[in-house]
Amino acid sequence: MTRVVLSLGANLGDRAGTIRAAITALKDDGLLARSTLYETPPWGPVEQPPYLNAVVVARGPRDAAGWLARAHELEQMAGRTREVRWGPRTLDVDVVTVTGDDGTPVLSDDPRLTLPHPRAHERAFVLLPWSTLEPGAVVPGKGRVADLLAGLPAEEKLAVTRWDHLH
Ligand code: A4P
Ligand code: MG
Repeated sequence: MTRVVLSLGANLGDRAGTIRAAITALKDDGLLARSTLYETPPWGPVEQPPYLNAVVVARGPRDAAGWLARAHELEQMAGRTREVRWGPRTLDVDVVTVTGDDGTPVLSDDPRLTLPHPRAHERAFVLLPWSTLEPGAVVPGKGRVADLLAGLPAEEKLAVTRWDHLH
């Protein structure tokens, strides 16, 4: 059994409906915890609409490749088409970390599945929702989620706003 942290993001179509449907589907995959939804400004070089983001934790019999395959299935369910890298999408599911039951993190520099996710530790839209679920969690090689979040610029953290209670 492995424990996985997944980051979900959507910025096209019914963003909340898409993310909620993916989270519901993950109940069959040992869903342990889910954050609320956060609205976040787009990160990266492409101009695009704001995202909704969420983080989930699950535990199940999949290995790391199995979690990536599941992430891609959820993207397909949401009608995801891959066009521009870092561009707008109905649903993006990234594998942030995978950990064995003995606490050993899966590490990989394979471009098809890099673990931990190479940008998660510097993204407020991943760290903030994740910190509400597991503040003591660690990004292997980078540090504790709470500490990584504390190290980000204040304006990046303030830009990640709770969305659920407004809608
Ligand atoms: N891949 C390698 N490692 C991983 C991993 N740990 N998890 C490979 C998921 N996929 C991984 O991804 C490209 C390739 O990365 C895949 O074939 C997979 O095998 P993709 O989803 O096809 O393309 P992408 O998402 O455009 O590229 P990438 O590099 O995953 O982009 P990011 O880093 O996910 O950025 N702004 C906000 N506010 N919120 C967001 O959620 N997301 C992005 C996408 C940009 N800006 C954003 C957000
Ligand atoms: Mg992606």
